[in-house]
Amino acid sequence: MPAGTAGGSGVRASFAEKEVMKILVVNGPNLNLLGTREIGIYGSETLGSLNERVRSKAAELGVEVVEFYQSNSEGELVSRIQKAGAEGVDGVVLNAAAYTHTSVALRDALAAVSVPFVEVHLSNVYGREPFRRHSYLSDVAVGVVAGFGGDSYLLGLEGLVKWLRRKRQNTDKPV
Ligand code: CA2
Repeated sequence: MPAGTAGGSGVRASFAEKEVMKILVVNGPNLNLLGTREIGIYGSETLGSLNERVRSKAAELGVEVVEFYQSNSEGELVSRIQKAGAEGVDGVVLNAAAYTHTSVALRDALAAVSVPFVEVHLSNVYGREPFRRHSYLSDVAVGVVAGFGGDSYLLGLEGLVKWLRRKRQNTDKPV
């Protein structure tokens, strides 16, 4: 039997045998406007084009993006996160936009479902107005990537997938 293969009793299925990892990408308010306004801050790439780049990166990493979700509504974002917990999403790439700095409700939803997530930002929030330096989400996130434009999403996805794989390997150890 090859190494890492599930065998006799007391050995759980190896990570290699599990289903493809499912990733949800969530974007908050106004990010639907990407590439059309405030190009000096957020760049000229549209959300559609960024989503395609994320999809290619996911394919390269061997994971599946189950949905690219964007909403301008805090309640809708909370509901989408709750649903992610119920549908077996493995990890979330999240740009909560302005709700990063204001939303206890979103933080509570993320903490309640305990789906690992990476917080991403296009801009370097630490080099902008002081109110952008506080996040309600970052201390419960696996990590934070900010300031690399759309590449923040790709870097965040890669970091999240590596984190999830490490965690899977550790939980797969024979008992
Ligand atoms: O840098 C980021 O990704 C932000 O999450 C973007 C948010 C901002 O409130 C955060 O502090 C940092 C704003 C998103 C607004 O997106 C627009 C895109 C194009 C045109 C206008 C707004």
